[in-house]
Amino acid sequence: PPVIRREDYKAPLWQVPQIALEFDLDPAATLVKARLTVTRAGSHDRPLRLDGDGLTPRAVSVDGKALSAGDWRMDDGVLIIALPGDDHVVETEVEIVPASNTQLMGLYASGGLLCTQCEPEGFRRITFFPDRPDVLSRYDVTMRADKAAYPVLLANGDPIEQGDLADGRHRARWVDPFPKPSYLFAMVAGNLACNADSFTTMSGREVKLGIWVAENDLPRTGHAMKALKDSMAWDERTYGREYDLDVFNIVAVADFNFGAMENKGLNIFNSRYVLADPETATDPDYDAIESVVAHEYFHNWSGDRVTCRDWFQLSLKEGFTVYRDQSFSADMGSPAVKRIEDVRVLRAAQFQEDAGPLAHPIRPESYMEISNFYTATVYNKGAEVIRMMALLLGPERFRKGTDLYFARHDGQAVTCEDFVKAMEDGGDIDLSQFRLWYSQAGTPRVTVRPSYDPESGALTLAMRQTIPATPGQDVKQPMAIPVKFALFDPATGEKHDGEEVLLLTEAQMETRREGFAQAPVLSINRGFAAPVIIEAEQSAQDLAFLAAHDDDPFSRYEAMQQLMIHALLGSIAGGPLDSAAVIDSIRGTIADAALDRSFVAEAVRLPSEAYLGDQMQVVDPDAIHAARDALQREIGVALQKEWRAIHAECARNGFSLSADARAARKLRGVALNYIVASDAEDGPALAFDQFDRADNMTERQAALAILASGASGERAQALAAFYDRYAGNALVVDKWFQTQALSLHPDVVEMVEALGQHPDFTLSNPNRARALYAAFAANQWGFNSKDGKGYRMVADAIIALDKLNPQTAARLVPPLGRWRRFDDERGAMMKAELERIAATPNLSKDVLEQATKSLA
Ligand code: HT7
Ligand code: ZN
Repeated sequence: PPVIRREDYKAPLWQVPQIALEFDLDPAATLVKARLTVTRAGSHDRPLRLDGDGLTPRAVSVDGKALSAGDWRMDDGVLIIALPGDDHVVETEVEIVPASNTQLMGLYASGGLLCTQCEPEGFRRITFFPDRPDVLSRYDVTMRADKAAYPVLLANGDPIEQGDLADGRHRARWVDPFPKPSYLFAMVAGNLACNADSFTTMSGREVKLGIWVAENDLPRTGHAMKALKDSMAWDERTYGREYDLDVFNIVAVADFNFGAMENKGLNIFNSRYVLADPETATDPDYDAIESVVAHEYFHNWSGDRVTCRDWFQLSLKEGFTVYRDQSFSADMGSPAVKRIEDVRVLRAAQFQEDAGPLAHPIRPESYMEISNFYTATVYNKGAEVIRMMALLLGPERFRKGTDLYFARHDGQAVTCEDFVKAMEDGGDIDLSQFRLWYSQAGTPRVTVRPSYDPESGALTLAMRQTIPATPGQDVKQPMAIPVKFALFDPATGEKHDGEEVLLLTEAQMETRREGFAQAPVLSINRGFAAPVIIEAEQSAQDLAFLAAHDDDPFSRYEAMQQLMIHALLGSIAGGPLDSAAVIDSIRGTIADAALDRSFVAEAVRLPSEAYLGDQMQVVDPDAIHAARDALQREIGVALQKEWRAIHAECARNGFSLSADARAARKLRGVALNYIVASDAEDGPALAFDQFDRADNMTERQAALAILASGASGERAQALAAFYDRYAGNALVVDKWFQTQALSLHPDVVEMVEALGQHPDFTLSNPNRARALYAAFAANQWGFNSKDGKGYRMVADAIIALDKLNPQTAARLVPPLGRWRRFDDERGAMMKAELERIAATPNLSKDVLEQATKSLA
């Protein structure tokens, strides 16, 4: 497949200011008529090229006259028409088959619904069009369908007309006044019920809100509606952004390749990010709904009103919008815990990506298949880059920058450079060197060496940055890295002179602070201000001090994690398991009544096996598993009384979504985990009791996950009871598959293999496929089992899934691409599976790109 390069960007030769679409909907054969008003852009004599994918034109006309065969031609799916003048009306007619669209791109069937997904290049599977984000059109859409099967007809914009037709059919017309790129087109037809509400905007306009779901799911839409209204108010308050249409609709669908989609005025969601009630959704599910609803809503400005010029600029909308949704969630709950969670995701997904064969800058230079670039780098590292700009500018100047960005580029398709320029102009700052964050891949490593001179009472901080080589980028330039730090007096526990942000711009820099009677304790990269790996030689004593005294919650959490990592890596390296400092810090943390319980739950948890692997030169999954298990047991035994007390105290009568109740549930789960890990005889019974008596999914699933990783008799009992209770509820059955795939059970590979044959398992539903195979590939111990069975199973799944849904299949490839991180035997087996995948005939370009790049 051809490689598309950023440097080859050329402005469109034809624009399409207006498009009218008519759909005669039917899952077996949908007729699509398109009427494009086209205008030549600039002076050239090039033909009009309309992208198509799997389409055959049934009729083509220009200015009302049918073209005959010689007047147009097809080239690799593209319809090419030579046009004499500068302005024409081009009409095409195609037939498509939504029922056989298993890729879930374009128009497809999900359950009884017909729905669309067009980002990034799905519109070309619906009709012929210049399917690129810099062609902006006004859409006028008419839908016709059987009224009994599809009583609800939705599209972008505002509803204009509707009425009945002959033969039991009906029609609806929607007009979107805002010019938009084709990737934001959307349409849904189906038998849907609506949770209807309204929002009055800051200028006093009333917007009709609708969340559309299957009738029996209606009671589970309240949280999503609240999140939507909170997001609308927050964007007005925080960014001055008001909603612009008269209606805003959200539709939940069961089959969806991603989380959700920000189509103008008609967001389409994976149902897992809409539906929640205490019986079926965990507290993290509630949080995810809040943040995804916010994310898609915020795109109305950062993505829809101002969109991307080309797909290399994806982070322009995604990085900024993730930053916006993270800030929103922080404001709605605990900023400290939100930051810890976001950093955990960044380190787990993005740092791994940045350290492997698929590393790319947040603004990539080339791709074969753009769907492969909806990555943690573009999204999450992209958000970190915006966060750093917000830090460097400060809140007021950052707001000036975003105001300028929206004012300058409203209605345009622009670049990351345009965003940075608006920040520079609005925020009055020079970001020349900072721009390297857009072009250089790889996680910078910042080494910090504090040295204290007792004679002068001065502390010198020597800092060095290195950015590792990444594919296609052997040599890196020093970046502009904000280093946020504070110094603490070890005698009093107080901070000296507040906190500072120093901009590290050179490969090496030194800074000196004076006036310390004794060596201060360094708290570095506070709040995780920069997405870097810090290498600071901090003693266990300093870490314990910070774990007890640091007033930056992220740094306090980080100190605890570092203490745990030191203990675990020491034991993995063959030393004794030195758990005393860890246990003391945990004891101190759980005893500190001033701390938010939700923070405590985060701080006392051990780092994941995968994160421990990331700290090693060569990942040893078995040693990591054994050491982590042992430390968990020691913490469980040493603090048995405390865990029992927490478990009892955190029990609640009656469900509530209050912060306090949620924190209690989280901490209770952590306590139960330590009790069971301690091998207490009654541990499994206690877990089963929690499982059985829970009045909410958070506690029930926490107990199930704990039991699933053990070998007790209660394990099978709980899994069976869970399945029986929720059979038929797809989202909860997904949890049943996922919990087992993630379990730390010695037979997890065989269990996952068997689950792949379960009657409820299907590769055609992306949520189900991911619940089993993406979860299993994230289970470091199970996936990397020494016999290579885990690798083979995931490779088999990729090959089978590729025939149905290449995008979803391609997302399963990266775990196999980590072969350099493991011992030679494992590495060779992973490589062999990648080679087998790459050699599969008729592979999609999605999987081919991921597999070949992973082998390089
Ligand atoms: N902007 C949306 C991206 C998306 C997507 C990408 C590839 C394949 C399917 C997809 N569905 C949605 C999601 C977002 O970031 O808001
Ligand atoms: Zn997005």
